[in-house]
Amino acid sequence: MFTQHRTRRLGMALTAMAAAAALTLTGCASGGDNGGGEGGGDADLSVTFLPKNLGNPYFDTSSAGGTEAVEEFGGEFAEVGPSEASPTSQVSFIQTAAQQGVGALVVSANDPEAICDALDEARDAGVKVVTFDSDTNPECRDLFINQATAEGIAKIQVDLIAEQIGGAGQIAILSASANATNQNAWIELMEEELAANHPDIELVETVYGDDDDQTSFDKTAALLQTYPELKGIVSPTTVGIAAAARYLSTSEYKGQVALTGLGTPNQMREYVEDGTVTAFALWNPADLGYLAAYAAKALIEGEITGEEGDTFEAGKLGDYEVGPDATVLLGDPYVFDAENIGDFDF
Ligand code: RAM
Repeated sequence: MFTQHRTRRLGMALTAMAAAAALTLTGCASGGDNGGGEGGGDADLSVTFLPKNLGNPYFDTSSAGGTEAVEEFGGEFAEVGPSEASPTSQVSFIQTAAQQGVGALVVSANDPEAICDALDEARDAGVKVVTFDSDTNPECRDLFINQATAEGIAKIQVDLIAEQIGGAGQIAILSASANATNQNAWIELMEEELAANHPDIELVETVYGDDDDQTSFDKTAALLQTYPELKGIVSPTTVGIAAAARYLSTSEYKGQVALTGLGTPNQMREYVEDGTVTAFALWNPADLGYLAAYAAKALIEGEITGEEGDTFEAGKLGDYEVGPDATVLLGDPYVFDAENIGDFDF
């Protein structure tokens, strides 16, 4: 178990650094010779990434992974996206990509339903649609690349907060946007896990910071004022946890109110080092973007259709198989703490 973690840890650190280097060198919209690369044939290997919003380091890292993959297979990479993670803010970007006739769109959805019509039109126009990170309703896309099982992501966060508050007391959740498919699935499962295995922990409220730094910061302050007995906050968003940590780190609550959830090591490092946070979880967003790009290639080339049992090759990550509901699983979530955070750079 421990050895497996160590191996995985090293792999994550190295791939993340390589991806970061690729982003620095190429910028975020670049590409090779379309169709000129190995195996490209006549297929249009132009792949457009559409994150929930721009300016979020998590998506910068996933797009760096996507860039690396697309360059490897000789396609053309682009990233577009809204500044706000609101339900319909991605629609116009999907329409533009469809008009341009890109080979595939790789999308993290702000809402399971709101972008479906636009995605349907894009698919009618021949664009392959891969969701990653945050899904739409399954009928609106060809494939979903899932970072880890929703059950696993929920459980690790509940385990962490339970350990950090000694198994009892009030907690709150600081989420992303209210409609986010991924956070809402995780929150529902966290509620079930709390009810089943932690009767002495009371979830007093879930608030939404909209994956906006300032809103998340303000919502943290409000939670602490409203609930003077609060023992801990779980923030299942990299934007939320970083903003909450910044608030706590200079407040009277530092070290008194626990904070965990999903964060990037680079954003959380100073708060782990100053004792605001002891441990949090995530996966490698660069690997997620890399895998999503290879899945897009396999769909464009007709190697897979999204049928359960379809297999495809994803460069340095190896072979993957499509599971139920046209979903591909990247791996397990990973816990970061003071002992290992220095090994990561993303
Ligand atoms: C934020 C976004 C993203 C989520 C991570 C954990 O960056 O909400 O969708 O997967 O947090």
